[in-house]
Amino acid sequence: MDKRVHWHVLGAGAMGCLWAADLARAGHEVTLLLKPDHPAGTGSVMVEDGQSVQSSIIRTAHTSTQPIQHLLVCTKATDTVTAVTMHHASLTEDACVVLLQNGMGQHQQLAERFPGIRLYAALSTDGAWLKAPFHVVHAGHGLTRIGGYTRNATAIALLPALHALVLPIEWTDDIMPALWLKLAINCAINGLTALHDCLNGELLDDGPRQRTMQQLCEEVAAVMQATGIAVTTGDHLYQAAVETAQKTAENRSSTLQDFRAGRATEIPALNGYIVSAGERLGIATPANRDIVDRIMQRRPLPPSTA
Ligand code: KPL
Repeated sequence: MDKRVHWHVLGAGAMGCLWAADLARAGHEVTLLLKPDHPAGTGSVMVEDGQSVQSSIIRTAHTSTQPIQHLLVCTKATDTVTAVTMHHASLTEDACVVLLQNGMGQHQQLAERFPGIRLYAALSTDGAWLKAPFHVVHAGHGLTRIGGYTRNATAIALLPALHALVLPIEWTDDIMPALWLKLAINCAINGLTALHDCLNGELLDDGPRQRTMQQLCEEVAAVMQATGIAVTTGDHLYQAAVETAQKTAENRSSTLQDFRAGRATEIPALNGYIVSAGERLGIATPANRDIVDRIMQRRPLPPSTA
């Protein structure tokens, strides 16, 4: 049976390019949906991985001329609803929509806006950054976990369309604890790397940075316990954040890349999500609030001494 399908990938950042290239390499037809300010046509996506550079030819477009059956959303979390709404008319009735993003809140917003949508959540521990438009550096090898967000989002409806990928994927029946764990890791790493202008691994070089990471994790754990999502401790989340910072030590976090380039960051869907949840639940989240305020006001942290 020919399992090749037509994937539409929304978002030409590092993750969008990495996945578009891998889906094309696996034999799928791929259309990368671009913002109107990027020229569309046929182009190549380069993936640099250590010494090797691979190029995949893919189609780029602003809108789809064909019905969309498989949509991979790699935009910033904060752009999700606007971006999917733009292409919603092209989605088939039983289309699979996969959100591969950092952050929390966008899945629920989309499910509420489009009742009946077949929505999946995916999260990745890969480290990747854009060297130039459509040229991605795969800096850290990780794993992508995927699970259904809505009840109709079954494994059987999606997994055949993800066969033969080089990027390792794992189906997860209950994706929510994994989403929260990734949220905690991103809350501990992303904003701090941007505010210190440092690589992920450099967060572990000094005591005050580690203590801030620990406090951020304590606050996320308190919110998680209050929402009943999963029983966890700040220490457990902190260990997971440290492990990720070690594994992606040479990576520039997505927030650092955005912050340096003067772009909007995903912090509202990361630390901002924790601050809002904390307000609702009556839990103080000063460390997360400080990250949000500093990123919004573009106020980097002063250099620290260990
Ligand atoms: O998800 C990431 C990001 O940069 O957004 C990590 C895991 C922190 C890797 O850099």
